[in-house]
Amino acid sequence: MSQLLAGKTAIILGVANKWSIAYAIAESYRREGARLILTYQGERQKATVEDLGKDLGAAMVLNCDVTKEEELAATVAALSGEKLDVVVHSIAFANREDLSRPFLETSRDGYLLAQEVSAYSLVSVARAFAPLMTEGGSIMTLTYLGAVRVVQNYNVMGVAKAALEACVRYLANDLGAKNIRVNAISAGPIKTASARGIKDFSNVLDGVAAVAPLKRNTDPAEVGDTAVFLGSALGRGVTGNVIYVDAGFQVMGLATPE
Ligand code: 1JT
Repeated sequence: MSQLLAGKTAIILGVANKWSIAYAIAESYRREGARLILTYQGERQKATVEDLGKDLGAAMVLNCDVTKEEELAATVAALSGEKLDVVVHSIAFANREDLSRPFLETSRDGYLLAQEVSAYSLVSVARAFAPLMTEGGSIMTLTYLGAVRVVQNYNVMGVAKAALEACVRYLANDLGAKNIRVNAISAGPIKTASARGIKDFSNVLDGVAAVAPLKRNTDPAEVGDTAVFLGSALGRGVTGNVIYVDAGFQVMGLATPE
């Protein structure tokens, strides 16, 4: 493999720290010769993401809170004259209490918050950046198996990811004529900063590693390399899809211990 993304510019939303899946994607993109633009959410993250941007050789680091239409517009304005080839959306949020108590107890506000940040933001991001993708390109997001199966505790995020995966299909249809592809990567559980505080998360990781065909967890670099495939010419025929990068876990039905 050599320089699969040479000459391409990628904007990556969702780098918060070096454990972020978006950070692993940025590392793979840098290795493949992409020009990187990173965004951060609000002043609180500015210094951290600017430092990470330096490590990654990013060309620009911009503020962008995807829940605010005027901030998205300001980000697009800051990109004037730029051609984008790839947009990586690696953003999600839900209230902690909604990832532990029964799904039945989900509040209206908690439900709407998860939907707004985790699913609708892909629609607003695609609408904002597609006009800069003048030579076509690739938009991708991150999802999880809890979108299509009941996964204990994933709850409101599962419903938001189900909406996100449906957004991928509808956006793929709307943007296909401009040669913009839209896909999702469904990653196996990864110990990110967001996941770290989740109840029994270590048990989830161990359970997955015991059952998955590859008998291990997902390495974030594997997600980064699949993102390279989707962002490069190698992925040119793939749109509207969900690609599982999960050590094979999702194919299993009943698994009995060896
Ligand atoms: C969010 C969080 C989105 C954790 C997430 C997420 N997508 C995947 N994970 C990890 C995860 C979490 C649970 C799980 C399996 C994987 C944290 C809050 C912000 C949004 O259940 C088995 C609960």
